Amino acid sequence: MQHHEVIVVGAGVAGLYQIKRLIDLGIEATVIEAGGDLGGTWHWNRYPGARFDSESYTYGYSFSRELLEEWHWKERFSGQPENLRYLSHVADKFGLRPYMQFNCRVDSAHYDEAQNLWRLRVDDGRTGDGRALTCRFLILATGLLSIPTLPRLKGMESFKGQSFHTFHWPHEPVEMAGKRVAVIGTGATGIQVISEIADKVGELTVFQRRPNWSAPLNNGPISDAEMADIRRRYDEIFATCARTPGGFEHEPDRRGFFEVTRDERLALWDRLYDEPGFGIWLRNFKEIFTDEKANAEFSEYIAERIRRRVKDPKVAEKLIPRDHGFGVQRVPLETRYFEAYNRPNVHLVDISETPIVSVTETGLRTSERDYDFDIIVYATGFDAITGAFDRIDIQGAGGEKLADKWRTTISTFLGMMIHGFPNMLMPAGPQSGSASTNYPRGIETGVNWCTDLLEYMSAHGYTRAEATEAAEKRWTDHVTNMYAMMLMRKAKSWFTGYNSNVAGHEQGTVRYLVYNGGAPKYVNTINAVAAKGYEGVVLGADRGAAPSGSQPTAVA
Ligand code: NA7
Repeated sequence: MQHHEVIVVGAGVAGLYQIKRLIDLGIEATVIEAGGDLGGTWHWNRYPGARFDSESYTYGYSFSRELLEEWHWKERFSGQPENLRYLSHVADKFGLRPYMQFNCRVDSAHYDEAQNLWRLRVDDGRTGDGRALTCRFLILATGLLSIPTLPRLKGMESFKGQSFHTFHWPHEPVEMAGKRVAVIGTGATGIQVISEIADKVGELTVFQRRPNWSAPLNNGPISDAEMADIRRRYDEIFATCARTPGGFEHEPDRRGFFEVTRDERLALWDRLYDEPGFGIWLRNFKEIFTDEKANAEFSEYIAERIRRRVKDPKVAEKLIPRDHGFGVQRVPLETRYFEAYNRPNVHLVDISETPIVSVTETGLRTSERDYDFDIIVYATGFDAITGAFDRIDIQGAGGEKLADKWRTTISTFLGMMIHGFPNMLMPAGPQSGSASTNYPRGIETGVNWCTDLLEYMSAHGYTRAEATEAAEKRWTDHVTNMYAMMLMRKAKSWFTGYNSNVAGHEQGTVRYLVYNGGAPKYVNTINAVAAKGYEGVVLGADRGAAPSGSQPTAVA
């Protein structure tokens, strides 16, 4: 049986930075990754059109000046192949690969109270004892969107053509020219893939249940001169990201929505619509997120934009969401998405009117008719945020199952620790600062906090850390209360734990999964906890390993 001081689960953006920090501190650690290589999201999602919605240079790691100096982002919103090359480059540059085991899935992780150890069973082809690993600290960097979910449709296995979830897009090129292709789903993924393949396939039929609000990405190349300027400004760029709620360069408009004239609002929106990235969402008035009237006025502005871009008025109306306002679900950014529907080879099927009844050998059957396809693409989303945790049999102190603890509602301390699950850390967990912000910025924050905790424990002779029940309740109440202000609480989306394909999550009963307080507030809070000697965390030592200086502390 192998023992490690730390086992990191997942070799995505978070896992890579986590192992780098541990190596630098000389803490013995390994990374276990279910995929065949590193990269997480960017290893798996190889569908055409997969790319950042974050400005590339705000997505990259900030920890190494040398890395910042040498990497040239070629596009403002870089695509999957380059993103994967980047992560691979990071791993090679810092010698991280030797610390990683691929094709190795964690089946279970049980905390052994007597030994103060985590006992893992992995699935990597080994048998017997080889499948058992132990570690002192378990760091779950399993990703928030890493468990794809398929519809539960009759006959899915009978389809004779090619079919796949976008997450499992084949590694080898998929021949699409001249093919009849179906895409099911119009979330951020569907919108990217539809826009990209519309002019490359024979016929494209989009099966849309609910449209999403989306706005132009306005991507473009980054020249040598622009990249040189970005390099000069990196400190300033990261400082801006650190002080904005979303962790982006986009700062909200601080003027009151109702304090400016309608013409002033329109002038702002016209400008934002043509700007790159999430500005349309995050540089907007903050009332968009909280005030029905403000949200309705802005939603109507975007609806009008859609009407202007889609030639067939009936199709345009179908592409305008009616059940939620702009920005209360994750806003997909698009490149000529709406124009795709002006093409004669692109067809929109509204499956809220004519639902898909089954998959047939040759295609899809709706309540209205049969459609024949060569390829069916499922862009149907993820068991988001908690899915990766639910897939591992995680048992904490006293055999408590995490899946049971989180069955009806989830609770964490700072999104990084869980009461009853000692020495288990989640640098980018549910309710942490990552999910609702520029992901890597949140990841660096989370990884640094977790790593600092380990360093602190080592310096003080502690070997066991567990969030108190009271601290966890305080944090979870805080996360929950913040939803009360947000219009997003009413929307059925992965931000609120809705997924029509996962039993128990299909009703859209709100689960409080993301922290809505913004990056600066989150960072201030977790830093304050650390500054007070990890207030809210019980720190202890194994028998015989008394902490140097202070006694085990329990500060609720
Ligand atoms: P999303 O945003 O969850 O979107 C999934 C889409 O698939 C959405 O339009 C769903 O419609 C549709 N869907 C899901 N299940 C079905 C079934 N059974 N039948 C028909 N349509 C279905 O996932 P994405 O992958 O697009 O985006 C996830 C995140 O990944 C994204 O926000 C980025 O941050 C990266 P519904 O809305 O449920 O009616």
